[in-house]
Amino acid sequence: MEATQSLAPRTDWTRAQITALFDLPFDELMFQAQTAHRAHHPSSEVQMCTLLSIKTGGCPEDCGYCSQSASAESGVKAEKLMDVDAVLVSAAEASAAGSQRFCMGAAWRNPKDRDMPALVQMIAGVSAMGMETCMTLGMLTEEQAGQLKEAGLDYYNHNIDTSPENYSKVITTRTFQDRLDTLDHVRGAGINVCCGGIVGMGETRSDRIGFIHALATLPRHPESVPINGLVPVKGTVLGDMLEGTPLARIDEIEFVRTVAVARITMPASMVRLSAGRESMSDSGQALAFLAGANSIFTGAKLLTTPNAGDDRDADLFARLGIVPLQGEEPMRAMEVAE
Ligand code: SAM
Ligand code: DTB
Ligand code: SF4
Repeated sequence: MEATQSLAPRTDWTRAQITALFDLPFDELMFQAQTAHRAHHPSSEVQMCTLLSIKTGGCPEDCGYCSQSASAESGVKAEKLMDVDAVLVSAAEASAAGSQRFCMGAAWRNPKDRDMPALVQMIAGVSAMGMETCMTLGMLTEEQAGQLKEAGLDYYNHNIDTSPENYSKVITTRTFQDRLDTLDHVRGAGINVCCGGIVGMGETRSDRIGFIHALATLPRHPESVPINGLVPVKGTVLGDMLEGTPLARIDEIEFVRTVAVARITMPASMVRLSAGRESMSDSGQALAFLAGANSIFTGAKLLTTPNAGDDRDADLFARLGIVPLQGEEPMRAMEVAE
């Protein structure tokens, strides 16, 4: 099976084609990833996004990786939804630090209708600062997606997280199909989609193939594809399972292969090197950028876990010659042209 690539986005990828990409010699894989990258994106530019947990902990879902699940014993305390003003203070700081997108995350199975007015005010306030807005609030009804769109939400993050066949081993309180249904509601409302998942959860390569295949064969590719490396948190099912078994953790080369295959199969999407950067080596991150990652989370904290931090990032970017993204994302520009 020859692992050929198309430079135009296509949604008819087969599992065999994706398997063949994963199996390529590393240099060939990186060459194909760079070719796909440069057909759609400027080189050396990386988008800077900032995360804020607007509602932390106490989540009724049982995602095996997550510190915020009520079923985890991670020490993360359940908090209420933040006040709008406090969210806007954080957003202003992120904007001053050069962030281009502000992503607000809530530890909910789904937002309640009574939460919607505050969410709408957060979107309006952040947009007024000139940053793009993103929210990740769990499952949405069609109506809620419509309300967020009307408020001006640019992106909604909702990850499929892993392959369809591995899903029930990681999460039991919802199904893969539930995720697809919310993604449909988000698309239907005209909000840009941010959808990816986590590797390094002890899954097999076949699961990583199934994960990328599910993303690359969605009716339209997500505009943003976050690839998270599991941040193992003590007290969570996966954090405890992987503790002390470093061999079960994904190695950096395999992580970079996953990024490269995402880049090749979804060439016009932004691929975000998301959680997990803190524990990656600088060379591992450099390889991930070479493999086509062109977006990151900045700052010292993700939602509840540490992130690389601005000083380390500034140092790494100076050594790599990386600068913040200058223009518009290719898939959004395409939308305007359509
Ligand atoms: N509750 C909402 C949901 O799950 O859709 C939104 C927030 S949730 C924390 C967003 C995403 O963060 C998850 O889908 C998962 O991909 C990622 N995530 C959570 N905990 C993680 C961890 N320990 N390591 C890596 N990624 C993680
Ligand atoms: C995504 O794919 N990664 C971000 C964002 N979407 C919301 C979250 C990463 C969370 C890492 C674990 C934590 O800090 O709790
Ligand atoms: Fe809740 Fe989201 Fe964490 Fe799952 S990933 S437990 S839905 S906050």
